[in-house]
Amino acid sequence: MRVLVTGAAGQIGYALVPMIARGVMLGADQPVILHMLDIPPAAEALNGVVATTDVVEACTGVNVAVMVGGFPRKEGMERKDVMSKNVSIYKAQASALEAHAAPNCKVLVVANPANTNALILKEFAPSIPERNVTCLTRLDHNRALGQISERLNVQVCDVKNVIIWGNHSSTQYPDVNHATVKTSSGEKPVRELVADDEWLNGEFITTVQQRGAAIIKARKLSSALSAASSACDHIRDWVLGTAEGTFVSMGVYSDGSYGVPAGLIYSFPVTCSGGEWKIVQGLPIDELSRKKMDATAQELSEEKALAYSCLE
Ligand code: NAX
Repeated sequence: MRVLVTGAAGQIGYALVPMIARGVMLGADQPVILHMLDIPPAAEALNGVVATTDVVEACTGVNVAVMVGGFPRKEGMERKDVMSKNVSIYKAQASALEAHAAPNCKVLVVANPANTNALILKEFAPSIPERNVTCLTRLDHNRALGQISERLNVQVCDVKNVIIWGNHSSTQYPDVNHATVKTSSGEKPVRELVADDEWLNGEFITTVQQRGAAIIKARKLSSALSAASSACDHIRDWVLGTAEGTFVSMGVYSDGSYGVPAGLIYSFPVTCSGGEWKIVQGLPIDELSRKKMDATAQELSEEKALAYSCLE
């Protein structure tokens, strides 16, 4: 399989590329050919990882595209300026993927604003099926699992089915209403074991929402290893499938499920099998969840409008 990583000379790229080469993303027995793209100012750093600054060369024949490259928000920049830079990057790279990627190429957008970059990519690559364009919210999902495991002093692999709804931003809604923990007497709901709704409805949510900012504060750099590892989790589960009874969070093109407006890239609970994701249906949604799911959808609608205004 050919795997494209854009932004390959950056922090996440540096951590991600060796993981893919080691089989963490697609399995130990899957041979991979890595395509690494960055921009000319990064060419010198790129020499350290071997790659290209030619978009067409990078996109040709790829089966998986992990889009980490983008324009970061710099001090003093307005949201609209950052959006406009990323819209033009994602519009151009959408066309390159559409023209040169392998049929059925799976796309994961990591670069922020991840959901909206993915939406622009989808809009400008109409021949790539919409189900093939996704964005990363698995890092937030993994952070939510981590918070619960720490609180209950259990292994993180024993916690499952948390959900990240919506935008990969501070309006995301980390939801534990359907999450469970494996115990010696079977699977138990997280709400029952934690038995502290105030924490679950308050600090737990804000900690997950703000974790990215907390890391920047501590490291003076944003998350890199955890983001790379989550990108591998996302693609691995998508390609190789999720375990029976387990769902994960992925930013996917909304079909209107759970009253989320169609036409947004919104993070939903999904299961994967045979290389396809499916939104988990029929989960009961309480009033608090509804409000939070709508608020993050509202933010995404606003981002979409802003992105489109940059195209005019
Ligand atoms: P870096 O600035 O270290 O790396 C970005 C790389 O992208 C740079 O080497 C840059 O030259 C390259 N680049 C810029 N424009 C490009 C283009 N048009 N084509 C190809 N490459 C291009 O950032 P890093 O820390 O690696 O983060 C990358 C992106 O991930 C950022 O947008 C960041 O906000 C986003 N994140 C998203 C996360 C998520 O969960 N969805 C979490 C981690 C991270 O914050």
